[in-house]
Amino acid sequence: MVCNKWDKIHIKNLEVFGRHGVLPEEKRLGQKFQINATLYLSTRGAGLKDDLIKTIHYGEVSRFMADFMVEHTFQLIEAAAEQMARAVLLQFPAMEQIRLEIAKPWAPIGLPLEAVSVEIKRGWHQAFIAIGSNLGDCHRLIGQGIEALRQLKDCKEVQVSEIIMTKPYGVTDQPDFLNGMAVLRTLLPPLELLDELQRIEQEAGRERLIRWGPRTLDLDLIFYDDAVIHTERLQVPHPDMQNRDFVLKPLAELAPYFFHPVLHKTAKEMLENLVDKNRNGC
Ligand code: A4P
Ligand code: MG
Repeated sequence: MVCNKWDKIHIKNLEVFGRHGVLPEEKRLGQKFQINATLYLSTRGAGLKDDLIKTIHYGEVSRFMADFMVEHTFQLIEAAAEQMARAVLLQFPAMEQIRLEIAKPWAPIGLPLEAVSVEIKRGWHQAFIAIGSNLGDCHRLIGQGIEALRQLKDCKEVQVSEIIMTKPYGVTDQPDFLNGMAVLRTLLPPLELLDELQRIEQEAGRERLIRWGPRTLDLDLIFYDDAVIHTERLQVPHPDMQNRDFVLKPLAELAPYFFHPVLHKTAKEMLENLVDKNRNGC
């Protein structure tokens, strides 16, 4: 999915009443809040056909946000913004991203100010997740892992490649693997997604004994959009993926033209290069 960077719908200064704040009076009496939102989507279809069905109804979004502010109570406008952005993105699937600002014009700080506000931008991301298992009932564990991916909070549109049997790579003195690839759309940032993947691995009885050793379930984050991440806990794109046919085959099945943001090659090209390399024995 290519995010459309150009088309936006702006909702400006929507006034709503809410009971958010740290002080007890703020929760008891309530106060005025102002919402500014930019909705990112493609308006091309609606523009060409002049058809409301092909866009997002800004009236419905405004009503949804106003109701959300009335139906919930938060201490912080940071929390109101975070939870509302999530709820709006889940409610209106055509929305790719939202920039959301919540302002509190009557913030009780004992000083004159026009307003205090929090602004955030949130949206859908595409993640590719390599799946592997070579310990225990691998078919069942892979099935359980895929089901857990489908149940992941704030994720949708999970697609899974064919599951293939592969020879062990790295430490070769271990059973054959079952491998596959999943692609999904997620609202979770990369480290929160990694937390979820590691939780699913734990639930499948994963024990970290030997690096590259046998495992009940392994879920590696291969790509997260075109992000390049180098931290101790997470490296994306996965640094060794281009050398692993058990990653590239299922990846090329799902997304042959997905472009590696550092190596500047498509999945299909990386797989062809690896097949050539293995054929020439280098
Ligand atoms: N970590 C860093 N980047 C990532 C990422 N992109 N995705 C960190 C997931 N985790 C990432 O991983 C060790 C640490 O890597 C994590 O704590 C995380 O913070 P791990 O899963 O605990 O350990 P591991 O899997 O033993 O090590 P590693 O290096 O991840 O091994 P791989 O790369 O998973 O390789 N042969 C076949 N045929 N099929 C296989 O599936 N798998 C491996 C394991 C070896 N040979 C194989 C297969
Ligand atoms: Mg791993």
